[in-house]
Amino acid sequence: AQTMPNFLRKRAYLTPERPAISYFNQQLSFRELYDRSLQVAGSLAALGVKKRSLTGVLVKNSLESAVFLYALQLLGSTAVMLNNRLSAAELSFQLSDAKAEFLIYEHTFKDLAYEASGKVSKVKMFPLEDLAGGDVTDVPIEQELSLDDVCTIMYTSGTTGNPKGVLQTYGNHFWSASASALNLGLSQDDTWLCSVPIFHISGFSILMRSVIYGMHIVLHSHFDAKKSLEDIEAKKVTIMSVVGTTLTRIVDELGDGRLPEHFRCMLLGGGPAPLPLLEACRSRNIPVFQTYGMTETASQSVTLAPEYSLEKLGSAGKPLFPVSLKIELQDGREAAEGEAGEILLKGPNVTPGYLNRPEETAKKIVDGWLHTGDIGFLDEEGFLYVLDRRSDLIISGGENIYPAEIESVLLSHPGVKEAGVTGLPNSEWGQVPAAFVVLVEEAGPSADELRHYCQEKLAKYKVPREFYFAKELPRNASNKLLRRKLAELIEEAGK
Ligand code: S0N
Ligand code: AMP
Ligand code: MG
Ligand code: MG
Ligand code: MG
Repeated sequence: AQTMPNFLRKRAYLTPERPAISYFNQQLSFRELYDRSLQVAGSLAALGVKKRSLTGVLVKNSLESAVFLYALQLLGSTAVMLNNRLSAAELSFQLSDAKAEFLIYEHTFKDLAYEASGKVSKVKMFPLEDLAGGDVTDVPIEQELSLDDVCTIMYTSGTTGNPKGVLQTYGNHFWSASASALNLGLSQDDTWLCSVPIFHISGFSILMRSVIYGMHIVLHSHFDAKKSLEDIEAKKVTIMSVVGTTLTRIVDELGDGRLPEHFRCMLLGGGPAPLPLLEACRSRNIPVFQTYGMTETASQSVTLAPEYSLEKLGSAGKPLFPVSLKIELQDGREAAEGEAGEILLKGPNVTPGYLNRPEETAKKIVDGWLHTGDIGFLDEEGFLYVLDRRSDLIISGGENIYPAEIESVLLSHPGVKEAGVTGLPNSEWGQVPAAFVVLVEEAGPSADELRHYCQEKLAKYKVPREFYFAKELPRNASNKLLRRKLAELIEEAGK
C-alpha cells in the first residue's frame, strides 16, 4: 500500500506558525497543536493504545477532543466515532460490534459511557480530560501512514438489521480533502467554521482538511446561529458547513443583514435542500454550495457551485474531480439522461467497506462502485438531481433515522403486534418520525407509554413525534410493509 508522511507531523513541519484551530478564546498554531497532540499520544500510549487499536470516542466538539483525535492519528490507531446523542443501548451495540479495546469519554458523558460499556467486556475506559500533559519521550509516532489504514469508523444503519461501521481510511480522507479543495479552491486566508459534530463526517472532514491544507479552523462546541454570525465576522470565517436546519436558523438570524464579503462558501449537505431555503439564500446573496455526500464517501462527492444555483436550482451539482458517478436502472443498465435510477459512486474517497462485514460490503460495493441506495438522475449537462432517499431513510436535522430500527423497538413491546415508521414533513427538522401501530389488544399501551418505552432505548431524535393506532398496516401481496403508504392512515386513524 502507498504511504504518506503522518499528516499532522508533516503539517507542523511545513507551516508551524500558522493558526490551526480556534476554540472560544483559545488558539493553537500547527506547532502547538502537534505538541499538545504528542503529549496526549504519550498518555494514550501509556494506556496501551497503539497502531491499529480501536478506540471508542464519546466526545463533543472541543479543543481537547480535536487534539485527542489528532493524537490517535499520530499513533496510527483507529477512532470509532460515537454519536453522543445516542442512547446507552445504541452505543453499547456499536462498541461491542467494533470490539473496541478502549473508550475515551468526555466527562459530561461519564454516566452514558459507563452505562454503554457495562455490557461490553474488556473495554478500557478513560476520561478525555486526563489525557493532557503526557510524557513525550519515546512516543511511538507513526512516521508514515499507510493510505489503506483505517483512520476512523463511523456507524450507519441500513434498511434492515443493525448499524454497520463504515471504514474511512487515511486515503479516503486525503482524497476527500483534495477533491474538496480542487472544487472550492483554497486560499491562505481560508478559515472553516466547524459547528457540525466532529463525530459525523461533516465535522471530522473539517479537521482533516485543516491539517492537509494548513488551514485555520474555528471550532464551536455546538451550533448557535448568533455565535456563527459573530465569528464569521470576528474570526474572518470564509467557509462553513451546514445542514438545512442550521442554514435556516442562520437565515432567520441574519434577517435583512448580509454576510461579510470575505465569506465565500456555505457548504450545505447532509440531506435534501428545500427550494424555499435555497431561494431565501439567493435573495440574501448567501453563497450556498449544495453538496451530496455521505459517511461512505468521507463527505462531499458531488457539489454545485453558486454560479449554477439559479440555472440548476435544486441540483446537487457534478461529481468532484476524482469521483465517477453513474445512474443504474433496476435491470442493471445505465440510465439515459433524465432517467431516474440508483446513484452509484466510485473514487478514492469511497470506503473500502464495513467493519467485519464482507457480505454486506460485497453487496454495496461492486467493482468499486458504491451503490448508494439513493435515487436520482443526471440532466443533459451531467448535473445530478437527487430525487429520493435511499430505502425509507428519514433525515431529521441532519441526523439519520432508519424506520426499521424504531419498528423493532416498538415490536419488542409486548402490547404491540405490528409497527410501521415513516417520516412526516416538518418545518424545523425537515422530517420527523411518526409511528403507526397495531396493538395486540385494543386496551393496550397508550401513546405516552410507547413514547417512554422508545425514549429508554433510542436517541431522542429517533423517538416518534406522533403515534397513530390502526387496525392494520398497508402491505403488499407478499405481506411486505408499505412504509410510503403509512401517512395515508393519518386521515383514517384516530390519534
Ligand atoms: C441541527 C442541530 C444543530 C440541532 O441541535 P441543537 O439545536 O444544538 O439541539 P440541542 O440543543 O442539542 O437539543 C435541543 C432539542 O432538539 C433535539 N434535537 C437535536 N438535534 C435534533 C435533530 N437532528 N432532530 C430532531 N431533534 C433534534 C434534542 O433532542 C433536544 O430535544 P429536547 O428539547 O426534547 O430535549 C443538530 O442536530 C446538528 O448538529 N445536526 C447536524 C448533524 C450533521 O452534521 N449531519 C450531517 C451527517 N452527514 C454527513 O456527515 C455526510 C454529509 C457531509 O459530509 C456534509 C454535511 C453537511 C455539510 C457538509 C458536508 C460535507 O460533505 O463536507
Ligand atoms: P449519512 O449516512 O449520514 O452520511 O447520510 C448520507 C445520506 O444523506 C445520503 O445517502 C442521502 O440519502 C442524503 N443526502 C446527502 N446529501 C443529499 C442531497 N444533497 N440531497 C438529498 N439527499 C442527500
Ligand atoms: Mg442547543
Ligand atoms: Mg449518518
Ligand atoms: Mg410485541
